[in-house]
Amino acid sequence: MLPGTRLRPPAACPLMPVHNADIAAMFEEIADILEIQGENPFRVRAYRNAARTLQGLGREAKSFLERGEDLTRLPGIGKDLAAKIKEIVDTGRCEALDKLRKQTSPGLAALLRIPGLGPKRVRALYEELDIQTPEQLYRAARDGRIRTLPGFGEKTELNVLQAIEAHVRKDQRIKLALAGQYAEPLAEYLRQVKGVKQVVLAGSYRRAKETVGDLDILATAAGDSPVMERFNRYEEVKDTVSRGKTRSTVILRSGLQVDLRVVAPGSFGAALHYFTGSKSHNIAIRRLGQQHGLKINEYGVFKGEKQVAGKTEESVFRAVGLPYIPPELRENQGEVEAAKAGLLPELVTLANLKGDLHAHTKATDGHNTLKEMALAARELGLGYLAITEHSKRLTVAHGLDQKRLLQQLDEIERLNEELDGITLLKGIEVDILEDGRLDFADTVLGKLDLVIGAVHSHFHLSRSKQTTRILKAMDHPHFTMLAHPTGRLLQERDPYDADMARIIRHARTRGCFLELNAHPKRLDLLDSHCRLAKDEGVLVSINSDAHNVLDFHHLRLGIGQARRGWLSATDVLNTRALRELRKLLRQTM
Ligand code: DGT
Ligand code: CA
Ligand code: CA
Repeated sequence: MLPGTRLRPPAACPLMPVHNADIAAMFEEIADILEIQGENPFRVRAYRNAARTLQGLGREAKSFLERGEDLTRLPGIGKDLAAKIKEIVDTGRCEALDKLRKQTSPGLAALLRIPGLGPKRVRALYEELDIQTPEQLYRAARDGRIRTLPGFGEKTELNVLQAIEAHVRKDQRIKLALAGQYAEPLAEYLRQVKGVKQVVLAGSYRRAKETVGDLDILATAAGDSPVMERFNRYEEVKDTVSRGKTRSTVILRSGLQVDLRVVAPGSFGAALHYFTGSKSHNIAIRRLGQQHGLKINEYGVFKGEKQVAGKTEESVFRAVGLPYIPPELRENQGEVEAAKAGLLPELVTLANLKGDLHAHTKATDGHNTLKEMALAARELGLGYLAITEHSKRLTVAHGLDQKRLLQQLDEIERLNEELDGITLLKGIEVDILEDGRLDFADTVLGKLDLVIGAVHSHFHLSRSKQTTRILKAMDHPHFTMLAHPTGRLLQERDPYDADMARIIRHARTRGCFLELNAHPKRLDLLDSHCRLAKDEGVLVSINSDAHNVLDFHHLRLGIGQARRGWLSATDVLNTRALRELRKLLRQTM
């Protein structure tokens, strides 16, 4: 299968419930087309920013409108975009987009998403070779026609070929946060159907995997419940792939596939275990069952013909002599052995977090004021919030210079006098320069509670240079924490090449910390690195990287990732109360 299969918004479908993800996809498409047309980059960026805001919004835009709340208060949403959002929510379509679509071939925007193809090249491909879709591009590259174009060459042709193949592989999965925008309302819809008792999202979604291939929903219902019929009639269903009494598969308009299975209450635990996976975890458990003379499948745990367990997941584990293993650990990465030995970690929960150590305000590329951010964090039950703006090197984010940083520190002190129940900490997200120096003088960094170092440039250094750069930054006397340690952006940018094991060991020697950046696009630390950090005794800080008051919801995703990385509350820096945290922060200084 070739691209084109990417999740796209429907062309026009009145009456469909419109999610933020759908509106965001429409804005992205507008931006794509404008870009191909060579439109003003600011206009293009405005649509992209608005799309990003919508994707990160903890609540549906629709509910803002229903409650009469002003959309222009959201980051990057002006009057014009607010009107477009309303139009899309009300009608399921966007006139401006319809017009643009008429002006361009639909495949062109898809071409733009292939890494290495900018608007100029897309236009050249179109004008010179009449290439309008990823399929046509793939064939042209394979047949050696791309290299004949001025400015393309053999190397570009090979890159295009590889990029399309990689693009296809990645494109069939969607990010966890986006999957949630489709999954949760659908589960809620099913819960409302008559006779339905339980509805659970299983599969990789339940394991909080960073990206999800398809949704697996499990339900129990009374015998006469119309749940299957209602599932097939869900407004967002585009195609029904298969339909049966206990199992159906549909494709939503977004392109996402959903499996629903209705199971008997007595099998619910066994089915939930089976369809939560992962497959290799299931195989390990089934093998263990065989050693106990048991047969385990999605219907239950059986001794001969007799079902001995399977009503609950706990009963399945108990039958093979194990305690309950949380879904996030079920990857056959040692969890079965750990469970056997009684060594499963008690995983960190959202309620364990006492603060957040990475946030931005209006002073740089954030949207809200210091006070608004503080109050929003307090609202979520957090007791401290570190303000960590970008440093001056990051000009695109309007990074702070020394004067503006010092002003902000004064303002934080003033606010701390005024605020109850939350304390703002003075921090910075300082750029790690190419040679490992930091983008601020020691004298300034010394005034702060924490210094988060971040790589925002020169991603393509050699492994040894990149590693040395980061180690050198960590050696800096005021360095506290490494931000988004691998630099990856999910499905967009691979991690930079650096020796993470060495970096983690160095963090231990230096007494500094690693961030688990909970932004939906980052989820960076990777789960395997969390485990490495835990083994080395390096504390991980689960940070929202909030750019507005709604972004604190990212923390939930960060918790999922931390749990996949086997972290307990004790392995996480920001589960500490403020006093204890201050002590730990000072140790690195
Ligand atoms: P995904 O959808 O690619 O993100 O990953 P999953 O883990 O959701 O995989 P999926 O949707 O293919 O299947 C859901 C679960 O069903 C999977 O995690 C384990 C279980 N499962 C599927 N196929 C098999 C199988 O052949 N053997 C066993 N033991 N379990 C399976
Ligand atoms: Ca799945
Ligand atoms: Ca599936």
